[in-house]
Amino acid sequence: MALEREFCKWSYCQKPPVETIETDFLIVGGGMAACGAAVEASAYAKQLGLKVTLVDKAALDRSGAVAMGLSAINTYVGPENKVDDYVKYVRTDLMGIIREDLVHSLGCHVDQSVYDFQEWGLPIWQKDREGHTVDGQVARDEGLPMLKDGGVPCRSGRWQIMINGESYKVIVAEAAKNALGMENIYERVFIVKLLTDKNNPNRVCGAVGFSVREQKCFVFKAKAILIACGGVVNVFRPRSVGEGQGRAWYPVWNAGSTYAMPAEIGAKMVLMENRFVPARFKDGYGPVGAWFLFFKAQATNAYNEDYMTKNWERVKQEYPGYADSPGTCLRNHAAMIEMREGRGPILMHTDKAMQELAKVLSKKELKHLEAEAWEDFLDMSISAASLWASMNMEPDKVPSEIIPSEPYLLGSHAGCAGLWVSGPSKNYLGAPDDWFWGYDRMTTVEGLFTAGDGVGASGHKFSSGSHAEGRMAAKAAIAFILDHKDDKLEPGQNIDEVIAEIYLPFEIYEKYKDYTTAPDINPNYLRPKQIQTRLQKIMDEYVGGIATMYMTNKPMLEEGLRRLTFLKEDAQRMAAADLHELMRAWEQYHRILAGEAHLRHILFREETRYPGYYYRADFPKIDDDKWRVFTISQYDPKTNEWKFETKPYVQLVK
Ligand code: SFD
Ligand code: AMP
Repeated sequence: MALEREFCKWSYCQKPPVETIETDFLIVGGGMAACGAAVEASAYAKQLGLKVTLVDKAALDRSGAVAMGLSAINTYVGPENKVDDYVKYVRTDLMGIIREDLVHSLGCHVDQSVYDFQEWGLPIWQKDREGHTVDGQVARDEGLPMLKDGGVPCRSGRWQIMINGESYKVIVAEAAKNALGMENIYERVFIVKLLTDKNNPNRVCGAVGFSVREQKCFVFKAKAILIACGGVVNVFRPRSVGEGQGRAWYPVWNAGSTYAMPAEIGAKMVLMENRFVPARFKDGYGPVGAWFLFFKAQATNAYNEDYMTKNWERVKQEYPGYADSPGTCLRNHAAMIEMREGRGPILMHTDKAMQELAKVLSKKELKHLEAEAWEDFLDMSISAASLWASMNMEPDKVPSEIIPSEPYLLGSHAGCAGLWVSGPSKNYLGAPDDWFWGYDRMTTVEGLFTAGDGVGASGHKFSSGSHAEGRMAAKAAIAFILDHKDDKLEPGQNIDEVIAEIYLPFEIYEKYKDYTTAPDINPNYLRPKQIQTRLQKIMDEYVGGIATMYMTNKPMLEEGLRRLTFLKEDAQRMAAADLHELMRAWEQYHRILAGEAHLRHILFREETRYPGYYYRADFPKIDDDKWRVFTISQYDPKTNEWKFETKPYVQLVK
């Protein structure tokens, strides 16, 4: 039976001071999309006399997915490609259901972000006059033309280009900071809830959060808001355990805030059943793209069989029409066949790839490439390089194990979970009328925009596309603000109550901590770590995590939902001993909602649309007649109910 609900009456913890900031446009998040939005919005705002404010739970220089740096920009269309082909690639990779208006318009804008990055100082590998590959700095020293002036980048794949990207985020953040001015940036403030207008609950008007460094809360009041807090990491039990558990592929700071906060004010979500299960170098989580595409490495089962060649006819028969070219989830599927049938581990032949390259490259070029093989990881997945070093192995001498990791929810990489947003313009490329409701990338809540991992049904934006999409959304948000200049907004929520709710985990901890001698063991509360462990176990065992090799079915999902419902109820008794734990507590709260959306969407879609990402064992096929549709959900926090609808997929690019 549930314990009585607690309220914070400030009897056990002190009420923090509250700072209220009035602004026109609020950017929540400080990652790639947010930085793009900051630059774009500032350009207009300065002329129009509007105020733009950004709030990030971390520090802009190293926050979000690009914190460690990256070694490739995965979306650069370039003069040699057509945007239509980009749309076709994304459609194939995401199993035939994408919003082509969103993907196409992104394809038209993404290159400008890449040009900007280079202008701001990001070193991009280029081809020199003899056609040799040179590092970004060498390209500069040799006076090679910039990409925007016809410079030729070094492609690792059709859409990807190589960069010297250790300082990628610092460079992108610097431009955002210069554009906004530090006086308009709030770092280390975690946003917990969005506010809506008293007279129109479907209109966003603010956000409330707390400092993770001092006892202080913040209320931001705004005419329009962009929410870009990344995807969801650690909602599933990770493969890493014990001392390695902090390690994940995507950033652990992406805690589902992008989905949970809008959902709580009624924003519609789309394709939340989708997830990304990245094949990664085992234990270190190093990405494989550069090794597959650039170093041309082959992956096999333990018996040296190329599982792609071996299984592809079978995959084509299992998923007719979807396996003509090997999309990301189907590549996983081909490897999983081997793992399930006992022929693992899967090995990436890093050694052979290097030996093959030695045959065709000069010594100097090979040395550069070998250095890159290490740098590739040192600048974006340091633990992968540390692991090679600590295991005393050289990837150019022995093969390296790869493995499908735990699932992540995101909308910018090889996945398309997210919010249902308006397209760029009315009937863009012939899009249906109901794909546009006035402002590009606006959610179904008026004035609330999103970008990057937030926008659903349009993946494969990566770092550059997320930045570009932030720019696009910001431009639309400024237009929205101008069109709604005279709106008088007033939060419908009682701010004092919201602050009290945010600090409730402190009150609960202080009230009950002395009831037992061990602060972790207490029948009156759950600490964030305990909530996370429980959530991860539920998601892992019932919602198609690694425990069941990504397999689930209706009864499992229903049992998962039953347990998740208890967890949600218990999460009203989160306890936090300090500010860091308070952040962890609210992260778990956001994760639970995002996880629930994921579960309910998988339950709703009665087919296996993304084999290799997850399997509905009771509906193992793709069922285009019924399910080539967008699945859209809406949460009502008052009644705790979810509504589902579908909208047909419409192909815009032939
Ligand atoms: O190798 C709150 N990505 C890659 N993209 C590429 O272009 N090339 C690559 O090489 C890529 N690879 C890669 C990638 C990511 C990672 C982690 C690795 C390797 C190891 C993907 C891109 O990085 C990704 O697509 C974009 O960064 C997504 O941008 P965006 O803006 O949607 O999310 P973000 O950058 O993570 O930023 C989130 C921000 O939100 C803040 N935040 N702030 C306030 N309140 C809250 N409640 C908040 N919650 C979160 C965060 O601090 C952050 O600032 S490879 O694998 O392919
Ligand atoms: P990753 O490093 O796995 O995140 O992949 C980076 C980029 O390379 C993404 O655009 C992937 O879709 C692409 N990619 C990775 N592996 C392959 C592969 N085997 N074939 C084609 N594209 C790939």
